[in-house]
Amino acid sequence: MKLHEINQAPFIREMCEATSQLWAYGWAERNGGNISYRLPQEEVKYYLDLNRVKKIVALDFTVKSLAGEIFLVSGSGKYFKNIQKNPADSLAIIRINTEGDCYELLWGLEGGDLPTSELASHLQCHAVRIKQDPEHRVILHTHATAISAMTFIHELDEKKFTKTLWQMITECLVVFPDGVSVLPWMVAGTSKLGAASAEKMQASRIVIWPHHGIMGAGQTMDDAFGLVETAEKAAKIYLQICSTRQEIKQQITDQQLLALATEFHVKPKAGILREEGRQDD
Ligand code: 2HA
Ligand code: ZN
Repeated sequence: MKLHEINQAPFIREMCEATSQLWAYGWAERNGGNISYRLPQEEVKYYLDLNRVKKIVALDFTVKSLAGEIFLVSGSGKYFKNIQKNPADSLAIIRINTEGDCYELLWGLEGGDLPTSELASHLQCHAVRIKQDPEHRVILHTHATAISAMTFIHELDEKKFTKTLWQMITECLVVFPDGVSVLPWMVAGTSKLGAASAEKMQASRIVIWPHHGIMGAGQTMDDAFGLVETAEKAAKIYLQICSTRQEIKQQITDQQLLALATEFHVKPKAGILREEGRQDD
């Protein structure tokens, strides 16, 4: 079969667009942020010979449930600003081996670099999200400014954090009814952070890493991107309110949020809204 030019593949173009936009937003300074995109074999086979493995590299964790899965991932140390200029140098297509303890490099990282330093988090989160939703495909990590800033002044209790975000923009509850999870501060790039993030992703598609950034999961690049954008916009409004040092005079009540959930057929994460719909204390 004649292979098509991979730089024209929709998944490469989407990755280039997303990384450029994240940089343009100011959330991807230097080499900050990383993305992984699960690709169906039927899609990749038009662009790559799947029998040609360039390199096999051991993982320091095992993700048996991802055996045979193919991912497009950003490379370690790569600047999102530059990915679109040379995708083959900045990105990688990897396949998890049958034991789930190695990845096979199929394409990319032509300068000999490694996949994202957060590969452990990405793969462990994918494993969890696929169990929750077979259509799941994207994990996106970025240094979203307002979310990070909010982790310095807001309590890190995830129910309170979720509620504050839901109250900032009417659509937040509709976009992330599963709320946000918040981890304690942890060392970046470790499989411990990966395991903790994955554990949180059982219950929500957004995991906040305090004083660092955000991780979002989605069925498509737009879905994951839109999720992160929405949480970030809400955090921005929160910070703007705080910076006015004015007392809040009115806000969306629990009852109104519940009415919204009914209208949009979403189930708000339990334990956050008062079912009887009384006003906040
Ligand atoms: O530098 O964002 O979390 C890449 C990162 C690490
Ligand atoms: Zn980061």
